[in-house]
Amino acid sequence: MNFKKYDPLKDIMYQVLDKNGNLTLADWDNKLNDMEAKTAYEKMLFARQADIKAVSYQRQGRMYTYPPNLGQEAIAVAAGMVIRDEDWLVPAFRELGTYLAKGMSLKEYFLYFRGHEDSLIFKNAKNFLPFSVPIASQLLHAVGIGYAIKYKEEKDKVVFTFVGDGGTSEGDFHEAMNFAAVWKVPVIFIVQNNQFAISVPFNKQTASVNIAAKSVAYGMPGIKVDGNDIFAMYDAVQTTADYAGKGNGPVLIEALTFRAGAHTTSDDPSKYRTKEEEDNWAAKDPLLRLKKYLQGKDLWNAKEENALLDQYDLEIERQFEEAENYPTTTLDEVFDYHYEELPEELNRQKVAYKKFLNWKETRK
Ligand SMILES: Cc1ncc(C[n+]2csc(CCOP(=O)(O)OP(=O)(O)O)c2C)c(N)n1
Ligand SMILES: [Mg+2]
Repeated sequence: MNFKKYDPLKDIMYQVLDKNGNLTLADWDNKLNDMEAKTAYEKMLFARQADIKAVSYQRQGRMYTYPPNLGQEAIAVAAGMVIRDEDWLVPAFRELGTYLAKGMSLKEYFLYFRGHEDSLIFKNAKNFLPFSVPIASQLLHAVGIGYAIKYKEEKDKVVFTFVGDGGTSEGDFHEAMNFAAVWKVPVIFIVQNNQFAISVPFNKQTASVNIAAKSVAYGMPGIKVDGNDIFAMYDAVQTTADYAGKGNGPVLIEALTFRAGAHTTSDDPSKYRTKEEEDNWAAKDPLLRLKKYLQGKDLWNAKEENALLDQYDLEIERQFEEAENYPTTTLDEVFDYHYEELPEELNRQKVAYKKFLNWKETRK
């Protein structure tokens, strides 16, 4: 992939695999070989199945509000195939495939959406910041980490950070982009342009020709990529990680996709978009197109997929049950770690709350 060939100001999008699973680029030269392409599909399938089941757990009242990843799996899985243990991940909240690659367990993921703060310990993951719900605030943290990497002269380390199309209208996005370029820090900004910020459509988000073009003013390379094409996404992330890791500074990737599900489980997209729009994008689904490619090469079949899904279901259910049976935080823990000695006022609150809980439990 050559940045210059895909000038964002001309709105040229990088694509390797079209919606029918055909290669559109003659010089793609199999940067993911057959086995790797198959693995990529399996990872997307697992992320999708976990996501679908997460929505179902929420609907059963076993989890709180949840933001579905449906339709966006290629972006997170591609980044996950590139990110290494020593790299930093500064997430938004809709990148399940990257979290799994970094070592987060599904149990931790489910715990988060059950409101348990132990979820963010990420026991087996290194260099992974908490999910960021305050939109775009994470981008400044990513730049700070990038600055530290540079200051400490840590070679070949890269920061991966994510934000949505809506997040690019926040001041934090522009401050982060500006300082990242001025300081030449090794940060890859991945914007998941899923066409909506809750109900606000992309055409109301910006008057720019696209999001990648915003890189030009800040003085960093930017590229618009078909975010539903795992091959193009993998190549773009791999190339930019290499570029940033060599000390060349930050890069902006706009990954064009579609939020096929609701914004969160508290939202109903049928109120603000048409069925036709949803159907058009369903035909460009990232799993569907890679499956067509693999089937065309006789590398995939329905039997294999069904057997895998059975196996995935068991694993997802096992991890959900672990999250469900995880001990709840005690009242003492809430107060224990703020001060060496609890101040009088906080102690008063603690005693009063314990009294209240006791009253609630014993009242007739
Ligand atoms: C600073 C801030 N403003 C508003 C919100 C409420 N909010 C949560 S998600 C969201 C839309 C985000 O859209 P986008 O950046 O496109 O990400 P997506 O949800 O599509 O992944 C908003 C406005 C918030 N969490 N933080
Ligand atoms: Mg969005």
